[in-house]
Amino acid sequence: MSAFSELIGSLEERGRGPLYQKLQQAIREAIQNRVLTPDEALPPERDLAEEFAVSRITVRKALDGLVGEGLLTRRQGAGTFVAARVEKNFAKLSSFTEDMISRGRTPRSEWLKRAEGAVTPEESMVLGLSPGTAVYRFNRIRFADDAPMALEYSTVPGFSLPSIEAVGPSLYEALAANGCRPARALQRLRAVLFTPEQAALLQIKAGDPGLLIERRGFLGDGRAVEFTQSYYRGDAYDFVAELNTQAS
Ligand code: 16G
Repeated sequence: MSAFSELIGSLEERGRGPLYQKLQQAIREAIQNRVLTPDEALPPERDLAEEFAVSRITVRKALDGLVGEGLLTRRQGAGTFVAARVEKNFAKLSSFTEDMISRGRTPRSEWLKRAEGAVTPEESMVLGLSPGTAVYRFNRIRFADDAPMALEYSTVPGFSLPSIEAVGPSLYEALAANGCRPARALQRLRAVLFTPEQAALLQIKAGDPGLLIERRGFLGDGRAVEFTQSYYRGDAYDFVAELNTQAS
């Protein structure tokens, strides 16, 4: 075996299934286990094809999928690299915890607030709750390893959790345990400049650019179950989405 297959292992050991998926899985695991690290270059497609005895079409298909997942990035004329900035799929209903683990990063949060209260007029509008309904609010700084990545302000209706203590490191895990993980969501994205307070929490400069994503999550039965405002550092994130021409 030559260098790259020594890193990611051979495809024969991966059992059945299409070759491109086996190659994809091997590279995905190597990124998750930090065998391949951010900014590391992959060998040219031609070399990969030769090394794994597969066609270039297979290699291209495998890499395309990983670029779509945000794990790899292509640079014009330079090749394919392990993504360094977090490339987040804008159209995927994943959690921060899942996003970071899939990239071999360790998610961590610092609580800014964890409170129970009555819905505000704005929350009652976005969550479709009647005035006076109980909600939980969770405000957090979200870290990847030791780097602060985002500020998140979440409100969920009282019925979605058994208690405020139910939320540990992951809000979605707690909602899922109660059968209330969002099944569908609407998102809105907007550019922001960080205020001095927000910038201090994220260890950046006041006025640095960021992205605000508002997510409204719904259960299968249509009830709103989450309203979250996520402020992402502009220097740490790229948002990617796959588009196609199919009529909707
Ligand atoms: C993501 C979601 C956010 C959700 C959070 C849960 C976006 C834009 N936002 O940050 O709506 O509340 O994940 O993450 O993706 P957790 O389960 O790790 O707490």
